[in-house]
Amino acid sequence: MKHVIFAFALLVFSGAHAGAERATSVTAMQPQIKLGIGARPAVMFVHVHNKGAATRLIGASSDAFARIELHTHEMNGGMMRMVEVTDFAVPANGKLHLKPGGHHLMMFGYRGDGEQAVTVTLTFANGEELAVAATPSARAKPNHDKAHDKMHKKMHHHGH
Ligand SMILES: [Cu+2]
Repeated sequence: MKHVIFAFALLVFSGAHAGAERATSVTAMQPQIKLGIGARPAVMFVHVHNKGAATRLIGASSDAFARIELHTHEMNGGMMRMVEVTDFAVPANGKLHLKPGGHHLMMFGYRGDGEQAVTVTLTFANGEELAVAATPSARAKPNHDKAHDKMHKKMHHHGH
């Protein structure tokens, strides 16, 4: 709790100093959008880098999708399953990684043609908005994809 209050104090303080010119503290790297097979939703991964105070990713929207949800994975009775959440924490001077097997954006109602880049706007609790462009890629066979995601998870575990 102490940390949260401190972060708010910082925001107010820097806001008073910055005046009209508002610095953006979040940037996006390595955006990836994978389309779902048939009517299945698409998924988006991205690395968000934050040079400012702690904040939260609170939403995402795009003209190319009817609806975007924030999802994460959780263990439930030994089974990994997806759950929708309201936000993702973005640490101060840190990173938020949306990645296979972890936090991700689930995108419903794709309206594009599968070739043109789409822009997704990420909204943060500190008022910043980040437009991220990525060219969607078609999903390979689902089995391949599952194995691929598992491999990534293993790699991440080894990294810790
Ligand atoms: Cu999901």
